[in-house]
Amino acid sequence: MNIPRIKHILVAVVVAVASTTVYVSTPASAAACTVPGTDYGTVTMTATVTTAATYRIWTRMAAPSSSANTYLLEIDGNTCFTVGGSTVPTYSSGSTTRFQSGTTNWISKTSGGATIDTALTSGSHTIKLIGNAADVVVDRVLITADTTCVPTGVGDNCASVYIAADIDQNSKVDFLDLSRLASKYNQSGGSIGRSDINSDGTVNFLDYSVLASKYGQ
Ligand SMILES: [Ca+2]
Ligand SMILES: [Ca+2]
Repeated sequence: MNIPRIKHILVAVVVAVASTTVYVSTPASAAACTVPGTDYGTVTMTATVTTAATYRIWTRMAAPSSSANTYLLEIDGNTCFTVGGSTVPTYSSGSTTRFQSGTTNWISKTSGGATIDTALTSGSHTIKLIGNAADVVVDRVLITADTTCVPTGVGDNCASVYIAADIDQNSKVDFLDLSRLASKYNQSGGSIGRSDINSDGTVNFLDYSVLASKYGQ
């Protein structure tokens, strides 16, 4: 069994949270990033944004040495960033604590020094992390439209987590959410989106009950 070098991926997208921990060792298929000859681990995930904007992508990462300190970040199969470089902190050999508590492990630059900003349309996007060096550790990727926020610690200061009943993700459960739910009532299928609060595939009284229980929060 291959041991993936990129691991403990936790994705936090500010406008729509996709949170998961995945362990993948399958090489990526051919795409915009040139896949390394050696499989250092690849993780593919989907991020959904509700607003078209320029998003800054931050990565919480650590390097084993100054000669292995990058990974490849591919967006929608057509954009590739080499993330990291000399600014990535190195962790001590054998150490189980790879991340420091402050902001130093948060990287938003390519190895060439460019800030990783990318325009995303509203909807789902495929984010692929491709290892290109041994033992580089990636802990979290943050995609934020707030380019003024600098993540610290695990980055929650730049991420908003919305409760399921807040369908329009404006941090309040109110008439606007009820109105969205009503517009999808008795529907099922791909277009119901977040109106299916309990994720059972249909918008019905069960979703209304959850919304009612959170109303005003
Ligand atoms: Ca709301
Ligand atoms: Ca439902």
